[in-house]
Amino acid sequence: MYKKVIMVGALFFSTILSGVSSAQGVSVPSIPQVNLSTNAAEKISAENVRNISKLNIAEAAKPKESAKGALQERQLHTSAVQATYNDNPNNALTIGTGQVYYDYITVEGGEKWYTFQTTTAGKLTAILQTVQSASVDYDLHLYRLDLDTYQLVEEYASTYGPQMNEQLSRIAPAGIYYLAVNSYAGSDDTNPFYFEVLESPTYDNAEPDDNYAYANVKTGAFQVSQTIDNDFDQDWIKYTVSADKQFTISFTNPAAGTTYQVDIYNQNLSLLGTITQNTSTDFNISAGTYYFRVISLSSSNASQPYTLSIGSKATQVTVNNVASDPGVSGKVNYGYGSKYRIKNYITVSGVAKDSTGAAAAYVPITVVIQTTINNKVYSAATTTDANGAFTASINNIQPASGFYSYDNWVSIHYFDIIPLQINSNSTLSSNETSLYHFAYSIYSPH
Ligand SMILES: [Ca+2]
Ligand SMILES: [Ca+2]
Repeated sequence: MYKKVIMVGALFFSTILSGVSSAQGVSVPSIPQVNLSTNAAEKISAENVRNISKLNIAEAAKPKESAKGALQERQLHTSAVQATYNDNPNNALTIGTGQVYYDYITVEGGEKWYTFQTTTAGKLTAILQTVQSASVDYDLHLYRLDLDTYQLVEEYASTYGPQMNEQLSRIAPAGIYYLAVNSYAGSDDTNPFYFEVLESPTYDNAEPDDNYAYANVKTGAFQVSQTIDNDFDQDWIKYTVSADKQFTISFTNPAAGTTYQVDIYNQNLSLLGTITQNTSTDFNISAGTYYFRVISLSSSNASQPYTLSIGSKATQVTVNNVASDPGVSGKVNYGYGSKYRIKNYITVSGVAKDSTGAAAAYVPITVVIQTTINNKVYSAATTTDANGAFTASINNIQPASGFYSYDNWVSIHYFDIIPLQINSNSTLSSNETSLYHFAYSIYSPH
């Protein structure tokens, strides 16, 4: 084990110094060339998915400028010389994580290689802010170096079309990694590309999903609770709808000081709409394939999850119970029909359904009552579960006025009749629409 660590160190050190001097006295096997894979189906152009250009290019550095020394510093802009540098894994430039770099590709089909080492396991996010030219298309690739075979393994690639920034992520054990930027089409020796690798020590269990090619697949009603683990994190979901339907999409972000949003795309990644945080919206969605992308507009929080849920729009509800104070709770008929009787608190349970009578899962539910004195309104919000079921409680309800009375020949009961409304973006039709709000009774046998 100790010997292996030494070899790893020697390899890494040699990689760092390659191009500076060959007289290191360390014999290191070379890394075989790899073919950088490109999926032509992923060549989506920039008018589709909006670029998010958050890299702080004002702080961009040339890779390895300190260790490479002044000679390469001067040569980096000289394309004839530059082409001989970092064009394959064996002369990759060393970079650090959390730093923005810039570099150039000067020939079509050219490659630029970088290497970095991580000392702790976590999520790696690699970002390429590309040259803004319709004739220039750079792609991004990430490999882990297998230290037993010196092979580059586990390729992750981001291969969008021209003018689109590239981004990929992976769950990464501590190790040595290689990042390659290649020209799929065109080159630009005047305008640099910018790139950065970020380390996220904590991340959600849906990662890596920073690129639509790595989207998590969902169908039907679903609810996910994930995090934006760094300001660049993108969480992609591929969603297939089998029949035209009205859906409710809800997006909740409780992380203070952050602003997230959801982009909705069709299967060609044309933007269909945007959902701002802490809203719920009804959409008519026809059969087909869609993508959801959750991104941060401002800041991020790796420990406070957002919730994205999608379900059939609820149009009706069956209330199964309205529980209230002991001695009051239950259904009575005070002459205005059989209704639940309540006093200081209620716990409403029921099942929300869509227009076909199927369960409306993961939709928002708001239970609203309006008491008689000053028309004071109380409400409670919740979300249905996978079966459309919900429970919502309202506490500390003010006393009833006792506007109505009912004589049961033993005592006289005073009460109000108050509305019970259940909403899911719109008001649902319900089997229970009013309640007896019990005020008090006076013992009066006769
Ligand atoms: Ca995430
Ligand atoms: Ca992600």
